[in-house]
Order: sequence, then structure tokens, then C-alpha cells
Amino acid sequence: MDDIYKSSDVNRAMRANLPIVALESTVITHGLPRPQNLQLARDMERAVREEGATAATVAFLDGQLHIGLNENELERLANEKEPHKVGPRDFATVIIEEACGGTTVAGTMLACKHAGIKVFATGGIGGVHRESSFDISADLQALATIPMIVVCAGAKAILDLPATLEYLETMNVPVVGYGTDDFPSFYSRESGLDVSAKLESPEEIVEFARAHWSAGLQSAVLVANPVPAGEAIPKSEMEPVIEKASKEAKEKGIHGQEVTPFLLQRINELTKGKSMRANLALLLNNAQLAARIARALRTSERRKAA
Ligand code: PSU
Ligand code: MN
Repeated sequence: MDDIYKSSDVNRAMRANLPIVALESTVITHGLPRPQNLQLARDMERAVREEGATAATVAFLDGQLHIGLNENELERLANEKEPHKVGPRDFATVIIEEACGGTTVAGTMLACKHAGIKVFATGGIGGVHRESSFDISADLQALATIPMIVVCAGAKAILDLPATLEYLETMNVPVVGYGTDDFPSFYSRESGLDVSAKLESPEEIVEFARAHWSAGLQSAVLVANPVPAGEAIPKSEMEPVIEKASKEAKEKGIHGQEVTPFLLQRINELTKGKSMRANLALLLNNAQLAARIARALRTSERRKAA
């Protein structure tokens, strides 16, 4: 892709070889309601900056891929009437239609591959869905093929988590629990399922990722960072809500790209906003950790080069 537009902040950081954290934008266009979406986008960027890294929110505006948005562009994206949800297969559509859209985890990773960004923060990755037989998020395919460090709060609990973890194992994607053995499940700190490695610091994560890539693998390292304890919702409390929302999605015939946004919104209604507070808290927490990892990665690269 030659037509990538980088913000002045991102250009500066790249020239000076400073740490950069990519942020996805489907969470802005489809994951959260207005006005919380714009607020969250700004807060995530600030969280990255406060930890000493440059934030690069990735999105399409008028068919152009942007790596890093300025304040006006962020505001425009958050208020866009009918934005696309852009995974890798949708790049051609938005380019040709000169459309606007939020990039998913997979779409953002593809953009990072072109821009040379190695660290990325999101809320929860997509995975294998429960309610239809062959709905598997393209996020998993991207994790299998693009070597970066992706920080999430586990996979969304609306998914079939055992199947999602099996897929990641098949595709050689290590799942690192940050300070935990138990794979977090987005709203909850636990799932009862195992991670493949437990690490305790950004430095350990960087060392692990380097070892992974030096073994010749091209897959991502997925870091699962549990939602902060204060905003976490126990699994037992979330499970009936998820069951109900999933059943409704099936009855309404919701499918394809619409499944995830429908479920997130319905769960928010059913929990009277509690799930959204957890969602916002975990997004900020992940931006913070990703920035610390990006810094540790730069330090380690400098040391290697010296
Ligand atoms: N995490 C959130 N909210 C979201 C998403 C993740 O907290 O809206 C988005 C991500 O962009 C992810 C997408 O890539 O949902 C997955 O969609 P699908 O299952 O259709 O691949
Ligand atoms: Mn899907």
C-alpha cells in the first residue's frame, strides 16, 4: 500500500525511532455509543502519551488509510453517520468507494504491517462465535500471520472461548497472561481456561516476543491483560446476560459483521451500563500496558544495536 497517510505525531515518532502504539477504531465506530466513543478515543490516546509513547489511531477517511488521527479527524470518525467496519477484506471496498471506516483488530494489524508498527492495543479480540456454525473472526487469521505484540483483555465473553483458544494454538499464537494463568474473558478477570505463558512485566513480554520471532515464527504474541479489579464483573453474573443476548441475536437473524456490535450493545442495555464501564476501563488499561511494552521494545532494540 503506497497510499498511507501518517499524522505529524506519528511521522515524528517514526523518524526519531520513538515508541508507538497503534489503536483500533472499530471500537469507536461500532463498539461504543456516542458520545462515549469519542471520549474513549481521546482517553486512550492520552493513556498512551502519559506512558511515554506516541498513539496511532488507525482508520479510513475518504478511502485513505490513516495511521494516527488529529483531533478533527478523530471527531469526524466518531460522528460519521454510516461508517464501514473495516477488516482486511474490506480495504478494497473502502478505497474504491472513498469511504470512512473503523479498522477492526485484523484491519489495524494489516495497517501496522505496512507502517512497521509492532505494538497494538485493543479491548477484546474477535474469535469463534457461539451462535452460528462458521463465524470465525478474521482477527484470528491476522494474529496467525502478522508478527506484532497485541494487548487485549482476552476474547469477548460472547465468543466460544475454548474454540477460540484452540484455534490460536493451531495457528501458533502464544497467549500470554499478564500476571495471570487464567485467560481473562473481557468483562471478567477469569474464564477458567489456561493461557500458554504467564509473564509479569513489559520487559519479560518483549524478551518473550523476541524469542518467539527468532524461532522463525511469523505469528503475533497475544497479551491478555485482565480488566481492572474495580470494574470487573464476575463470570457467573455475565453468563446469563450473554446467553440471553446471544439467543436474541439468533432469533432476530443477526449475522456476519453485525453480530459483535449487536451483542455488545444489547449486553450494555441488559447490565444497565455496567458492562460498558468495564469495557472502558479495560481499554484504557490495555493502552497503558501497550505503551509500556512499546517503550521496553525500543530499549531492547537500542541495546541490541549498540
Ligand atoms: N473490542 C471492543 N469493542 C469492539 C471490538 C473489540 O471492546 O467493538 C471490535 C474489534 O475491532 C474486533 C471486532 O476486531 O470487534 C471483531 O468483529 P468480528 O467478530 O466481526 O470479526
Ligand atoms: Mn464474524
